Amino acid sequence: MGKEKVLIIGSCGQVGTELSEELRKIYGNDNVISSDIKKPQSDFWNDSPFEILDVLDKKRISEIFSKYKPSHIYHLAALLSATAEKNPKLGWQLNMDGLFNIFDASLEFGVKRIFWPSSIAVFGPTTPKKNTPQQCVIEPNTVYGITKFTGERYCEYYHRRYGLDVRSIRYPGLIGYKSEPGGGTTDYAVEIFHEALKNNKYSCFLNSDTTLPMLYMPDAIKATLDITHAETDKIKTRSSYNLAGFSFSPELLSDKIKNHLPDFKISYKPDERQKIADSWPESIDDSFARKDWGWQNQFSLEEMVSDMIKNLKERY
Ligand code: AKB
Repeated sequence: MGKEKVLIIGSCGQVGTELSEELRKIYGNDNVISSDIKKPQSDFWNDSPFEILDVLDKKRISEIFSKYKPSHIYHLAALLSATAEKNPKLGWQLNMDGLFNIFDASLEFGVKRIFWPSSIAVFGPTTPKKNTPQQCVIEPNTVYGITKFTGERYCEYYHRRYGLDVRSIRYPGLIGYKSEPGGGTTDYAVEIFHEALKNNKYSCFLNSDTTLPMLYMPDAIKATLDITHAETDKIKTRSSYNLAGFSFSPELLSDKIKNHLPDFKISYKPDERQKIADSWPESIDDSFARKDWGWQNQFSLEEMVSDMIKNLKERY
């Protein structure tokens, strides 16, 4: 991959951790710079350059961009849906000012390409719930959704006005065993596996029938790399692409888990996250991504459940 240097911002989160691992395989450890507001203890973060970075600190962004001259940026730092509802002002500031800071530094330092994730949270209660189209009514009613939708508009604007090559997908809920989710509404779909294997039971913070779109992490990483590496003429949507794997409710997921752990028991105690989940779609039409840059998921719901249990069993 030539002289490319990749900078990951927010690299220690759920996506960043797994993405860092894959990017090191492609570009080599020395060419993948990880950064986050804190450096975790794990040795993994000592195997390639690491910088402490707060995306609200423009001076520090300049220092890091001028030190490494990155060609590619993965800007993942954000406050997710549940956390942003607890601190709406910070949600706006971190998600929007952080994005502008990275866009502006990218223009100044001639960054070739940026990946920035949006989310199914852009959709709101007035959006069609089933098979939600790429283009439809979009009226998010959470701070996180509002910032992701605004961010999408700015991705398109910076591309049209300044030629910045930003690419984006609307992540559904992401499930993986290598890293922990951090403050989202779909986090239950990861917690449930840990609790099933540790305690054979789980108290779910969403109702039994709350169906949401989800994706297994290897597919999410594949989509992220596929869109970032796609030929420029294949990227026709410059806001953000719908993306999906499968949809399930807590009840359906617990049934699938019971196929492996027959004594597993689930109970339901919905909290404030239920309202957020109720405003989101049940399933997503991702045909634009499939047609434009060849998106294809590999894992079905059943395959994801087997793989999660197999890998987490080794840990517990
Ligand atoms: C969340 O639940 O906030 C995230 C998301 C769907 O973007 N996982």
